[in-house]
Amino acid sequence: MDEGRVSQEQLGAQAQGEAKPVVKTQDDPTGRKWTWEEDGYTVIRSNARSGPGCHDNCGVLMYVKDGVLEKIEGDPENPYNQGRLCPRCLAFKEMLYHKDRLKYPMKRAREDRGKNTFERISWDEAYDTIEREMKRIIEEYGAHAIWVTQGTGRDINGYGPLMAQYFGTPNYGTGFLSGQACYAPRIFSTALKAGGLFVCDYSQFFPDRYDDPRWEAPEYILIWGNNPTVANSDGTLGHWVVESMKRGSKLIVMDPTLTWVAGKADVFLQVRPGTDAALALALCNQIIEDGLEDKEFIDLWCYGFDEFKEHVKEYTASRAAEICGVDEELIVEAARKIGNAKSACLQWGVAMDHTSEGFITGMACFDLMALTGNFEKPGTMVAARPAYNMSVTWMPNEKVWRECSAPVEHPELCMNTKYPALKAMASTSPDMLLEAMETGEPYPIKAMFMMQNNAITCMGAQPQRILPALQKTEFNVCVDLFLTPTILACADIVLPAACFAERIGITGHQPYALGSIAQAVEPLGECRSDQRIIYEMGSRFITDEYKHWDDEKGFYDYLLRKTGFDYESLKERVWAYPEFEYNKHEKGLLRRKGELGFATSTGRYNFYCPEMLHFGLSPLATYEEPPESPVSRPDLAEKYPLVLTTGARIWGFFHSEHRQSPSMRKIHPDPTVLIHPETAAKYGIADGDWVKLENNFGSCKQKAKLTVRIRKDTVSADHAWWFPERDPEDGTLFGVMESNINKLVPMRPGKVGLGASYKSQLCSIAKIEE
Ligand SMILES: Nc1nc2c(c(=O)[nH]1)N[C@H]1C(S)=C(S)[C@@H](COP(=O)(O)OP(=O)(O)OC[C@H]3O[C@@H](n4cnc5c(=O)[nH]c(N)nc54)[C@H](O)[C@@H]3O)O[C@H]1N2
Ligand SMILES: Nc1nc2c(c(=O)[nH]1)N[C@H]1C(S)=C(S)[C@@H](COP(=O)(O)OP(=O)(O)OC[C@H]3O[C@@H](n4cnc5c(=O)[nH]c(N)nc54)[C@H](O)[C@@H]3O)O[C@H]1N2
Ligand code: SF4
Ligand SMILES: [Mo]
Repeated sequence: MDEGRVSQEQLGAQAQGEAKPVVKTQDDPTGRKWTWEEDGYTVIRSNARSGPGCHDNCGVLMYVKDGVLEKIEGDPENPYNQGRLCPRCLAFKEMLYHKDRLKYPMKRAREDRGKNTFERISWDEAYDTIEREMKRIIEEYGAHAIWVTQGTGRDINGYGPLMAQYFGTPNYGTGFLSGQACYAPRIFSTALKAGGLFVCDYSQFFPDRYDDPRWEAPEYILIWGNNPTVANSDGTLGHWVVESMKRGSKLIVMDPTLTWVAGKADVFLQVRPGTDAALALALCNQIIEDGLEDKEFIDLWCYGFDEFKEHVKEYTASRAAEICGVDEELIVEAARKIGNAKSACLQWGVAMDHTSEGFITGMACFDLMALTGNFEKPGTMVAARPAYNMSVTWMPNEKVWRECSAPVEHPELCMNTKYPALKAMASTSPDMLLEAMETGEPYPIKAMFMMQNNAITCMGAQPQRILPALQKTEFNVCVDLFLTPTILACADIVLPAACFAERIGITGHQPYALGSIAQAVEPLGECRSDQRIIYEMGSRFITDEYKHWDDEKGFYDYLLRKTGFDYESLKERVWAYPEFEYNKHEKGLLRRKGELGFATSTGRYNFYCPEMLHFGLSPLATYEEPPESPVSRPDLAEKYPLVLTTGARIWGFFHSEHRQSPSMRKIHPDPTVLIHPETAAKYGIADGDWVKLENNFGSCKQKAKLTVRIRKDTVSADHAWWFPERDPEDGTLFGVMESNINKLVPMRPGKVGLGASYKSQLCSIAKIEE
């Protein structure tokens, strides 16, 4: 065993080049049509893979007349969403045809950054300028001086690394997401613990869904730091939870706010933000004390249980009750329900990643699943591997692009040297990159290529640091649908991206199925897909030997070459489900050479994680207070007495998107902070008052919404606010710094470089007198 090394296999990121040949397909496409005529419309059946943004790819029917998208509906036959659409897709036309859509490439003089002096140019001029400037940067400073960024895993996941490889830079990643705090911490935890990502089984691997006789509904679904009916996040639709409940599933919910799902729970553990690891370890301890652990699973498939058993003894229910601020009896009750359940699964959310040591929280929650043997059985945690080995649609994986460009010359310069965990993942540290932009150390970042990423408004913590850093670089390119505050602040060249109805593509971000994106209408103006922009731009940086396709279809055919489909055949079937089996660890299906067990260093589920020693951490999951909390910083809490959690997802908006959509904005017109009425009364705040939120990092203003749903010691503030209705000339960058809660969140990762503090800060709140 090579301690400290995390293999690509553990990270679940098999390279396309090594994919096994054609995987058998479950669904029968006979009679399925991808397009037809109906009541004077041409109907196009497709998958709504962003943008406008979302993590998902719900099945849609697009109704087109005279070249115009007239309406959009959920596809009732698509197994993924079975006809359901959330409000954002229903309001898709408002974004597609919005007057503010970017339609043409634009340029602006570097000295005009911040001013609305963009000029329309041709694609050729845009590409020529980018080629010239990037080649100059590469020549003068080395390719590593370019940072290629993406926002959350919209349709760019998997493709962005190709852009970085074309430039030859090792610096690719999320744009200013402190601690890569979205999924990366959970991916890392599960890689070390179980050798890959496992997800809750809601029958989504079967095309006939809930009717498939192999599937059973989980007895308990643990909804932990997640709001699935609102967020539909990361390949889980909220209605799957509801459908499982109709078939008997019960809920246990961990959240500081009484969400809709929490209101339906058997047990609701209303935790203080940032304390989840203590709760998870206490649940484990209680289960062991009651003798409810799954002894057979532990004996056969786990490593280090005896050490774990000793270790968790200190996490008694009463101690966790005190730390987390929940009733001891509820912890005991939850533990017994989980311990006695025939099956249980973990529906976890980004709140895990959004505390400083969030990846440890993820580990502790996974230990609870292993302790109760809830792996690879119906209704438990099942392995999530790329469908048909198409890892490109699943997660960033530069290996896929090995044959498409010369290898990156200096991979060792990847900006992660402070953090061995990031090194192990071959991942950049956005926190180090920001520091490098500020200080020039260890080397300066001179150019940005930002795709689907509104860093100042949303992704980055401390936008007050990011804004000057981005304005200081020599050259910046942004690819987006709209003129965002980030673009207004820093872009020298802007490229307009196409929405999903305007282009072709493939989906498979979720590991259950592959799907097609079919074009329904011509792009507005001269918009192009991100993928096309990447390979067209990139072709300026490679020699002929690396050119494998001539057009967009050719690009997807190349990607699909080992799946048994090409773009046309996939478009015609619209979705394809690969074969699925349970109990993969018992059949040798999880490890590369077919051995039994899990794809970890020990071949077992690791309660005790040897790799952690290499990172200077305890090999057993351990609770730590957040760096700023009433317990860790009583001094700070005197001035900033409330716990601050941020960014809880809301229906109408995807992060900073949709503020321009009239119907979505009507649902949620203003930046809003939730506060308990008793707390509000203490500070003389009434419902609808504008309030100042402040802490040691910064301040902003939002509107108070009084609700008994939230803990009395906690406030929950919106993230990602800007005001696209403002005049871009007014010098405020669409008001981006006024209500931006990230001014109160530090760019500071957890110890291994993963995890950040978006959901566990301190703050004060005060009414703003008009
Ligand atoms: N509508 C909409 N959907 C989205 C997005 C969006 O912006 N809008 N964003 C997408 C993205 S990128 C992501 S990562 C996902 C995230 O989706 P989720 O994982 O659901 O994330 P949140 O809504 O931020 O937080 C989930 C819940 O965690 C609670 N919470 C806050 N702090 C804590 C804590 O410390 N502990 C616990 N246990 N709970 C806490 C919040 O109250 C909230 O109810 O959503 C995706 N889906
Ligand atoms: N305070 C706080 N901050 C947070 C969070 C939180 O919970 N609290 N959550 C964090 C998380 S989990 C995440 S993942 C990040 C998300 O951060 P980002 O992904 O950077 O989110 P957005 O601000 O929506 O920026 C995305 C941009 O992509 C554009 N876009 C959408 N679709 C397309 C497309 O198809 N092509 C192109 N080229 N552009 C497109 C949109 O117009 C938008 O400007 O935010 C993080 N920020
Ligand atoms: S979750 Fe909502 S926005 Fe995302 S694809 Fe599905 S319906 Fe569209
Ligand atoms: Mo995210």
